[in-house]
Amino acid sequence: MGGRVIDADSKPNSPSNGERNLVLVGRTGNGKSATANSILGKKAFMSKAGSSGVTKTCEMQRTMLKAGQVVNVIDTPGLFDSSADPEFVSKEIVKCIGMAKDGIHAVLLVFSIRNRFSKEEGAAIHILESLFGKKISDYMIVVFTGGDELEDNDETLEDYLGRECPKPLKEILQLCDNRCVLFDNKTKDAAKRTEQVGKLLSLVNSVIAQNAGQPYTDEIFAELKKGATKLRDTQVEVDSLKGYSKREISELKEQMQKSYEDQLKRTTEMVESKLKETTTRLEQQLAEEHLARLKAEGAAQLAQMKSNEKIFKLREKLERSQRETQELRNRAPQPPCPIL
Ligand SMILES: Nc1nc2c(ncn2[C@@H]2O[C@H](COP(=O)(O)OP(=O)(O)OP(=O)(O)O)[C@@H](O)[C@H]2O)c(=O)[nH]1
Ligand SMILES: [Mg+2]
Repeated sequence: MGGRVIDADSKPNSPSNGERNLVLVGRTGNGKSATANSILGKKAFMSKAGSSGVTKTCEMQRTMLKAGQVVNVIDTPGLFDSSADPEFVSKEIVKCIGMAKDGIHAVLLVFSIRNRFSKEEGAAIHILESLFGKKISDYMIVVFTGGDELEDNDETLEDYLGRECPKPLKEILQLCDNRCVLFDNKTKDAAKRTEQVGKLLSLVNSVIAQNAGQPYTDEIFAELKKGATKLRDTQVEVDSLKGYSKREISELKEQMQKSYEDQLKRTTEMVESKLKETTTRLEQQLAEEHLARLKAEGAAQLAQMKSNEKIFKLREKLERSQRETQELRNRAPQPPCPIL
């Protein structure tokens, strides 16, 4: 299946006209790979139904837009699923950062209108913020997949959000300045495909403009980039060395590769410890919220019981006084018979 050229209203030589790195994240099965394929215009990533994750590791594919702009699309596994192992997740995050060398132009948070919004999806945003800082939300765009199902029900995205928007999802949309787009990844209608990808790419353009053309980067990006550049430069240097045997050169190269891998390992460990810290904090927060809710419910129940008890006592008192009145009436002397 061939690639496709998309018009994204971009002007040649505009500051935002360089390569764009888009990363898709979201729960397993939400349609990240299907959306990535829609953006690329080809079946580059495996996308299928299944209870366990289909995408096993981060992968990057690219396409070229009409204006000659290159879009790099990074597909990821379900990194924020509660079943994901922190060691695996950290390795994947570092791998993903390594792929988006110059930074990330937009993070696409993929939700599905076919699956109910889950607590862990609500928590994912806090994990992202904690790993990458609050400014990551300036780069986020929400993608809802399953547009075909909404259409079958004669609904628009606004209708759906009007009836099915839990508080954490509302907060995510607010954080993203309501940047959201609906995708029907099943459609065969070429015009519809072009339109939805065009809408997404114009949102990407507005994110780039808002961030003054600067993709998202941080110290992890900087460290990894520095390490990779050093490795490349020293490899070139070693290749040009004269007077060394083949074995010596290969040993030198091995040493450099090892020092680069050590650096990767350290970075991964750092990400892992940050990730663990965040998940523990979030779990504690959730447990505290749960406890507070239980306490509030308990207090409400107690108040209800107390008022039930009061009503019961009042009723008893009333019945007793009614009985006593009746007894008094019964005991009272009867009026004499009227004399005829
Ligand atoms: N009806 C409908 N199905 C969709 C749409 N997008 C994705 N799907 C289906 O949803 C299922 C999961 O899609 P994937 O693209 O594999 O999901 P994923 O998020 O990449 O999943 P993992 O790789 O397991 O994390 C597949 O059966 C897709 O065909 C859509 O817009 N409409
Ligand atoms: Mg996938």
